[in-house]
Amino acid sequence: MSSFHAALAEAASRIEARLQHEIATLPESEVRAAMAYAAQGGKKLRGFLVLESARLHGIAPDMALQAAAAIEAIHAYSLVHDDLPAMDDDDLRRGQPTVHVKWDEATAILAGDALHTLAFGLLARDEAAPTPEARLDLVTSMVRAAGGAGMVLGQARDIAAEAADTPLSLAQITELQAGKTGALIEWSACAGARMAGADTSALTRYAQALGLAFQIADDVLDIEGDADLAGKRLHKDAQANKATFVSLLGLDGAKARARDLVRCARDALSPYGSRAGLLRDAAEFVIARQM
Ligand code: GRG
Repeated sequence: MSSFHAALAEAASRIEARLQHEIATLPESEVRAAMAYAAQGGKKLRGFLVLESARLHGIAPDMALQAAAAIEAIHAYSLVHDDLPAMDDDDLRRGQPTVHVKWDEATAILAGDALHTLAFGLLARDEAAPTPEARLDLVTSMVRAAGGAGMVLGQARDIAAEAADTPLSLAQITELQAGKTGALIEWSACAGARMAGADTSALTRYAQALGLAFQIADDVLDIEGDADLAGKRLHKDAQANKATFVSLLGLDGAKARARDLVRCARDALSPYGSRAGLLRDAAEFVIARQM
């Protein structure tokens, strides 16, 4: 796994540099400063999935970097908005004060909005994909993944569940998380195949299992994690009396389910043979991570 950690760290620094370069082209403002702050740090796992998926399909690394920066801009926006008082009301993210705490709510909303549009600007450029058809596919699939049929829908269902009288069932939580967390992960893993105009089915199966394992690991981390390593407040689910994979399956059951999903994710990569080693490592990483 040490070569995986080195590859992830190297990818993270290239993706962040690309994203910061793009943000720096905007006129100087408090919103620009907040965008740059929100884009800093984190694992950049989604961007890493884009780069690996692109490598498997023979896409040039510089081209793939554009889409990797775009998905990390969308992810950063989602975290800034998720942390707002109207949503999760968090004061700590990636070990630092959240954007609305460091600036104010209006700046955090606007920085999230601008990261969101910046992502689509990156994907719409000629350099984002080899053909106009592939570029359009990247954009429209991102609309589905990030919007009202994907991440936003999952987030809305999560918020509604907090106010509901009855806790969600396992099937409902699984569906909710497929939108809230899974949709961006799926987009990332399929992006390289989309750029190449190739079949996305194996990577879709990989990403669906990976996304669910990622969310189960997040629920486990909320209970067992170290807040300093995680860089965010923990035990929020229990405090909110929220139904999670852990509350429904138990801690051991949730961990066993996550391990099964990692096995499924790894198996789904069989068409790519040994070339998909780093994606297999990424699946192991999501359930072993401390942050
Ligand atoms: C505001 C529309 C909207 C959606 C928010 C991302 C999200 C949806 C909510 C975040 C809440 C949360 C903790 C979800 C669990 C999974 C998750 C997205 C964790 C954070 O992602 P990581 O671990 O973070 O990849 P880093 O900091 O490494 O980028």
